Amino acid sequence: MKHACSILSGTIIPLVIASVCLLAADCSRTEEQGFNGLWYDKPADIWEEALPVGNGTLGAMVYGNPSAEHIQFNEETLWDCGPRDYHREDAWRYLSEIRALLSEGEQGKAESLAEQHFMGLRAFEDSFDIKKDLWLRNLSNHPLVLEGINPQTDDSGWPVMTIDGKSVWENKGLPDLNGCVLFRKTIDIPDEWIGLDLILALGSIKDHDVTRVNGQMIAETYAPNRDRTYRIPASALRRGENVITVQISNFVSTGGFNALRRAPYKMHILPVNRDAEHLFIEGEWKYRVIDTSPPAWPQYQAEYQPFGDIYVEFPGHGDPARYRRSLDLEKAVATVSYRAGQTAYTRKYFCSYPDNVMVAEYVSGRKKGLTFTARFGSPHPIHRVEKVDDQTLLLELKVGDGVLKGAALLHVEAEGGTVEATAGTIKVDGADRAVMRLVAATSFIAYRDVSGDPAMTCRELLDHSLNRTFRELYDAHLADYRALYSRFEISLGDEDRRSVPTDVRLQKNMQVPDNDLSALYVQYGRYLLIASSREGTLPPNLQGIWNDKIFPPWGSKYTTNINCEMNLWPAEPLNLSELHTPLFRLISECATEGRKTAGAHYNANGWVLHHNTDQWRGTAPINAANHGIWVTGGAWLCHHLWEHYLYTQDSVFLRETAYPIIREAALFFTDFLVKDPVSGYLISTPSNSPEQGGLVAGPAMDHQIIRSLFRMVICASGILETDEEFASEVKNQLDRIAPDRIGRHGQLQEWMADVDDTTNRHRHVSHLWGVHPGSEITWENSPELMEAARQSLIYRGDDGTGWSLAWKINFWARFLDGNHAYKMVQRLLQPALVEGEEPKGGSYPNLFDAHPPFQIDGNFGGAAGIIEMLMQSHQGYIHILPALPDSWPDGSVKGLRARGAFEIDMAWKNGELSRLTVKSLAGNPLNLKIGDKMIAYETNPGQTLSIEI
Ligand code: FUC
Repeated sequence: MKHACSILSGTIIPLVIASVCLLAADCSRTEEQGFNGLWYDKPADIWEEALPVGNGTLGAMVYGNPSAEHIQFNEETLWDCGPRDYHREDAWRYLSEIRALLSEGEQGKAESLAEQHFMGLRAFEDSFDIKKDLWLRNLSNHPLVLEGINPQTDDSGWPVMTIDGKSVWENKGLPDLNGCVLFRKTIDIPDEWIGLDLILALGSIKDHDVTRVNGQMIAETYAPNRDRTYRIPASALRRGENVITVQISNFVSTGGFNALRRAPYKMHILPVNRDAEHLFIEGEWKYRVIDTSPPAWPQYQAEYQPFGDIYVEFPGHGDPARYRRSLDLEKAVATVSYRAGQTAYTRKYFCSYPDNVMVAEYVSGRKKGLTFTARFGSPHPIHRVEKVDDQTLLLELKVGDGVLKGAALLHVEAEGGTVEATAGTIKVDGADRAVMRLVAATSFIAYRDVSGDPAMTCRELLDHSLNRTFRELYDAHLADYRALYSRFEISLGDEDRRSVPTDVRLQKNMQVPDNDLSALYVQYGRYLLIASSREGTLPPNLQGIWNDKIFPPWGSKYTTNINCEMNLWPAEPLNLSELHTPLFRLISECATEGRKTAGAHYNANGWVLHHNTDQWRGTAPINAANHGIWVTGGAWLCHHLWEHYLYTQDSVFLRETAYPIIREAALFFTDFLVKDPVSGYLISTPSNSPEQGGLVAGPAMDHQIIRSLFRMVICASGILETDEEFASEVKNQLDRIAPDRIGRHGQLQEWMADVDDTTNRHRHVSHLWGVHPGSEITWENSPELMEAARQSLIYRGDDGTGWSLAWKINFWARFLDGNHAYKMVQRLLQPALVEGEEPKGGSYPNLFDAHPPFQIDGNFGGAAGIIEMLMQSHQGYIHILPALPDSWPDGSVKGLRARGAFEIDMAWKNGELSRLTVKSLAGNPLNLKIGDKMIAYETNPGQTLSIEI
């Protein structure tokens, strides 16, 4: 049998014959009204308003400011740190003790033992403490500190930072600053406080502070993000003006005062034991940057880096008219157009995959009307710019705490005017049109090879692109992009809303639902995947390829306890199967490294990956024992290999790529699972239900994932007619793994013990993995478990971060509740930024998913979730319109892919299917579920069936 065995069993499909006619694919396109993409009537002020372009390697954010254009760009291989081993050689010696402690209910002891001996190795770990102490000591004698803490010093010329308790200094004009900053504030204290000790409450501070009053030391604390409340002895105070200085040092991530964390309290001062008025000391503080080179922080994994910026000044374009900025999803082109004076100007940007170059075309509507100056910038402290020739600038950089070097070339050619480069700028004068090319590269070759020559690679890339005209580059880009993008179409109605700017549509969507925005979200998800995951490139990380921060949130890594996987959910159903392949390379590299971790941490065969990986393919546990020791990251990734096979039926892929990796992952678990002394079942221990409940024995999610992995082995070994012995060993264990249980609140238990908290609203809903993306819990196979899972999701609630909302769309689709799934779609399509409110989960103006902050997973998970509402194929049959909400009565999709290798075109009216065409790509038997009816067909490869409704 060619069709994969369903990893579900027990579904008997009644055969209902419907009339079938053989037809060529129905090519009628949905009528499009207007522009298919994102557009705005103003330039981007913030990064989350700028428009992303990308070719899998190079990514750029276009702001579109008429007089001061800004293009922030990335090259996906630029990360900090460097190749190294992450596993701790003798960690396995502690495994049985950790397990024993857990089974005795000693979670705290198990966690602290694991914290000490079981976590992976950190970069820069060896010498950090010595270097840190030395650096801090030197700071105390720094002349700027000595001067700054002296109460007599005149600070009137110092810059001012408003500390409103809201945030860290990165949000206050010191982006990406790690180092030491001295803050200073002069306050008047009431006369009646003289002679009293005072309490000084500074809120939480990151990482180290030395606090002084009138030059006298009050306290020194090294405790990242810990609250600082100090006692000032009366003797340190004087009548009238007193000078408080807080010397803050920050080693990693964001630094400074973090007072809001303690809301509603504000930074204040008041007498000890006196019920006096607080004196609030927020507001303006003077500050001075003392040092920006702290020793490298011991970090578990590497962080994805920004690369550079292009700034383009257009003199006289400050007061534009008829402004429009857009991203055309049909062409993958960002356009900015406006009039300055009497002249129309247009800028177009695209990122070409075939030629690996970003291209910008600037056109003036008037002869010789184009004058501008372009220059490079970079947030990396170690960078330099030089002139290569009259049309070209070179940017070279090195990552601070890491091995990688980068280079970029910016080349400008102009028609009808002059181009002239200086050491730092390229100036175009009086041209009709100009074309700008950007190429970038790093010394990264592979995760163990950083020997590349980025400047040479850039030269080759630029020379290659200069051999092509703008038109040739554009045509090649368009042909390449369209070959992927135009495979799929979707219409949910409301196309007339396309005449409204996208940010306004987002704002209005909550009041007047905009179905076309949901359709746009699906296509935008596909666009983002094409822009961030092409064959031969790296898979999308937490931010795809777009990042402007040296310390991006969560390192912009590959978090494998949901995020990295979610990024690829749209690849197969949304007909972009080959974009899945970058992930497969990452999985295979993790398998290589994960073998070392399996041996060192678990004394086991096979491979294991915990909850994160990075550019250097770290697989060992990171961060903390209470959530970093989670063993099923690799097994979850294997699900993607299997899904690729299910959708494509590519048995060569299954045999050569997928099965060896799946087998080795399963091998790990055959060694790792142990018998629970209480229940007698095989359980996964030590592990964790992602970010919930600490280190435990036997989280439900692990068992669901491992069962799914074992079933893959059994199915694949049958399909490939190989490895029977191992398959039967796996089968033997499969039936002994602890089953899912229903708890006393009617919930699906997250753990072995019935301890779920029904008031827990946490974003992770890991124990529902078996519902989605897994498929062992379904209404047909296990209705009680399905009901319990649904109850668990009800307890967790409808709120969440972006990715959590996206996952909930998928869950509600699997529960076959279209209206609830739609509610979650609407939450994901709510504006994340509302004036006067804290940012929330939803979408930024450029429709980037807001965790907040930006994380791209929700874009991908949301797109996949909307499709899951329209078609499901995880139960051995294709379920048409399984969770159609009332709000989408009419619509159509074309080019949807289903497991078993089918392609579906369909339309529906008044909530009923009105047209359905299925193309069988592999000639598998086709089982359809339409309404309550099951229909089965035999098919031939390439056959198109038009199903009569
Ligand atoms: C996990 C999640 C966070 C975030 C991060 C990348 O820690 O709990 O919400 O998505 O990964």
